[in-house]
Amino acid sequence: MSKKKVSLSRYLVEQQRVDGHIPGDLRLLLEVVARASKSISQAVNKGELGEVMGSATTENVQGEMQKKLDIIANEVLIEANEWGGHLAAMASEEMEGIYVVPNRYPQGEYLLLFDPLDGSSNIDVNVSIGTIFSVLKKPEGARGVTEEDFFQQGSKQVAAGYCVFGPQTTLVLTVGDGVAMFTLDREQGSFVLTKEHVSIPADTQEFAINMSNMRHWDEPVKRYVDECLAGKEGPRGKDFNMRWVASMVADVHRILTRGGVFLYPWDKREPEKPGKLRLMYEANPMSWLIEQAGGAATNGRERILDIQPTKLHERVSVVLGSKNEVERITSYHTGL
Ligand code: AHM
Ligand code: MG
Repeated sequence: MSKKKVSLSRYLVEQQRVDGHIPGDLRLLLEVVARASKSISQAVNKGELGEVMGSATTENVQGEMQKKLDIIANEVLIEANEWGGHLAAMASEEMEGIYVVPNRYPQGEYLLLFDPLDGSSNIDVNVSIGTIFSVLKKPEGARGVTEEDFFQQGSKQVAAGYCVFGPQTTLVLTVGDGVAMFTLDREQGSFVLTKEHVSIPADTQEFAINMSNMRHWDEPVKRYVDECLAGKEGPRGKDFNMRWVASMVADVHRILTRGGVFLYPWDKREPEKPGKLRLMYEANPMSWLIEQAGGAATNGRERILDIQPTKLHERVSVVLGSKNEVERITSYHTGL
């Protein structure tokens, strides 16, 4: 691809035309998701001026208090995507069941999952948040669409990405051909390709975990973090830095930019829950991006993309980022 300014539209057209990676319908779908992300970005940017801050009076399916912006972002994504004819149904962190495209619109072949606004606890404090999305193909021959159609391993995703709303708005995307980043040019109103073939270094000296949960962790996670904290004098023989934004999009964006490892592990507070983060619209898209950039992602024992989902809002333990570090943490769990 030339060094000229390449818009997201052109990148997608070239992925379709030259590289044959994506069918036309998927290209349109991704354009629509990008357009919706722009609207969400605008709402986020307005902050107090747009009367979009603070909590709504409702809880989502996970029993979490919804923020006004969670609801707005969810509506923006649905309204933008329902009429285009490329989707059969959508699923979201903010909706209990799936949203089937209404009969008045044509039905497409794709399924879209999203966390409309990840990192909600950071909305009111003006810290980076983002939209995460994952695209699956409806199973062949399926008549209509059901929730079960969504229960596909992450390895079946046909596109995945996120849009981080920080000092810049950046859309990060994979269609299985590496990871590309697009920065929103606010004057032009378009996403411009700013990084291609993103690659995560295999080694790192930076880890991300909510340390306040330390006393609840399982032994392998405690061992790993203890060894990092021991620094040069410890078994790792080097000092480690720690970062935790508490928005997965921002933490993953940092890792895609300069390496690192992110953990949100199972812990003893709620032993029956496999973790905090959701498999289908948080862990799967992020894991695919990380793998496409040369990193790794496991639940401590197995590759996240191989997990067979059985519930729409299923949770999972997450260890992702620089390959050697993820392999080390995984080996502490499996003993291999
Ligand atoms: P959310 O989808 O309700 O915003 O929750 C997910 C977020 C992640 O973005 C982040 O990694 C994690 O929750 C932070 O959790 P904690 O508040 O325990 O630090
Ligand atoms: Mg989330």
